[in-house]
Amino acid sequence: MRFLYITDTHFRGNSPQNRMDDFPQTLRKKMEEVVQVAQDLQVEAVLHGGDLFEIPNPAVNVVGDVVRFLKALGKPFYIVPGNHDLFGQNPQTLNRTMLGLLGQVGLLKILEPGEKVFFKKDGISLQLTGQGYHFDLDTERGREGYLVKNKEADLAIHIVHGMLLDRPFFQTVAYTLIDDIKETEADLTLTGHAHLGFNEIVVNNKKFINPGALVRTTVLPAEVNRWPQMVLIEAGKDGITTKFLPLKTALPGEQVLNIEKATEMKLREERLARIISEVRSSGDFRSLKLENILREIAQKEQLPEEVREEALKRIAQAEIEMAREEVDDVP
Ligand SMILES: [Mn+2]
Repeated sequence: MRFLYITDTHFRGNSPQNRMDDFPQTLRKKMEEVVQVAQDLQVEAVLHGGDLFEIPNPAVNVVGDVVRFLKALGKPFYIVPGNHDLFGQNPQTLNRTMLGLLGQVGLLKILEPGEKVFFKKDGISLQLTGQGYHFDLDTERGREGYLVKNKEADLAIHIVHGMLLDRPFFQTVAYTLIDDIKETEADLTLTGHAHLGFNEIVVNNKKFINPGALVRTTVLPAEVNRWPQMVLIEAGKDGITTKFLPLKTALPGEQVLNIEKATEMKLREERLARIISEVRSSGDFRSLKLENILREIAQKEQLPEEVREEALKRIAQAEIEMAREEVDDVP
């Protein structure tokens, strides 16, 4: 039984600042390749690790690109929502997003937390589960989102849109280490969110893999040198094996990313780092992200949970309102 896994496609209607190509056109070609490979290899389904779209309410033509891809694919497509797919990075806004809409009309299947989808073939049963992004996913209270318990099939695959890393990262970003979730019963854990990805890691006979984003949007050297890829998953009597399939339609990083801008970016990043360190020394905050600041204030002031939840809800609501105003601004 085979599956194809891709993640972080970030569909959008224009080219990111650092790209020199026609980004939407490049992505269309990549998705044609995904369709071709999925059909040639006769996979049961295509799996997506989240951040299907760059923003929760993309324009109609951008949604059209995704619908055309799904129709051409003609196979089940399972996904977990990424932070970019949601308003205010809040899962409760899903039914107001374009990803939510595609799920509601049945063009794709959004994996709900705790929901199990079963596949059976050649005497093997496999369960598929997923966990979309939420604020606490990469904190201790969110850890269970990474963990599969009570496996009800021979094999289990779990998809998570979270910052799963094999080694510690700098402190401004919340992350989870593979070591923290090695008790999972999933034979294979697939992640996205961290665009650089990592090779397959095996701990306790369990596999963890992140192929990296299907698109490159920053000019970090590691990103310029990275080749977009999919993961071919084979599940059989001997367990699960994975294999990276580099995209044939992708071009070398130097041809699509504006590297000259990299130097300029580096200077800007250094300036930003200085500002952040100044803010930190005065306010004692580890991050400039609104949601993270909120979490730290809540912790420091020991605010009741309802207050924090309400604040998160209002941030999401404000983003929805802002998005509406942007649309109304268009003549
Ligand atoms: Mn992403």
